[in-house]
Amino acid sequence: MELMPSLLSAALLLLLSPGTLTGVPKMDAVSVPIGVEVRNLLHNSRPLTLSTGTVYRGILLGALKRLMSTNANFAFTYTEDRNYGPSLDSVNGLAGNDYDRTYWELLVETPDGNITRPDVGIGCYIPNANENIILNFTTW
Ligand code: B12
Repeated sequence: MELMPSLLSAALLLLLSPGTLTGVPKMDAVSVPIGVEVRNLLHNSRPLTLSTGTVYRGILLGALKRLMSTNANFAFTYTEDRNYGPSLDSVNGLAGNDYDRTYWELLVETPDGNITRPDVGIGCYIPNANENIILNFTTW
């Protein structure tokens, strides 16, 4: 039977592939380390500084989801805006609201300490290595 060796090697490959029959999930190759800082000067809270990362050219939303799944001190929620995509609604149980005119602002601090306010949200922003992403609870 000529078919047998190729069938056998296919079965072996399947067994050796991560996440198939072994039950081990395939890990993303996270290559862009970033910091995430939760800042809330409105309530005089101490900033919370955490570390996570993205895959090459990955979006911030992916990094925040990764952080939430690996760190019990960080949780966030978002909703999908029909035009602009994901909008960050709450961080660690605190949500902005129209009555108080509060929201979670997205800021980016580069390694040289320069802070900018990106003109896109968490679904579009692509972090660079060693940036500190600041989730800043503030008013508008
Ligand atoms: C007012 C406004 C805000 C207010 C909304 C307050 C409120 N409840 O009204 C505040 C200050 C909260 C805000 C925040 C942000 N905004 Co804004 N915002 C605007 C603005 C000037 C008008 C929106 C509006 O009222 N439209 C009219 C109403 C009737 O339509 P609407 O669909 O109901 O509007 C809602 C959405 O626009 C939503 N919204 C507002 N900004 C953003 C940003 C994102 C990423 C999402 C998903 C939704 C969203 O809030 C509005 C009210 O509910 C627009 C620019 C413009 N001239 O359109 C920018 C604009 C939409 N915002 C923008 C950005 C980038 C942001 C921030 C990410 C800025 C930051 N770095 O923090 C944050 C969002 C952070 C987060 N938590 O996800 C960009 C989006 C571009 C893009 N493709 O992603 C715009 C186009 C301005 C720009 N820079 O060009 N924003």
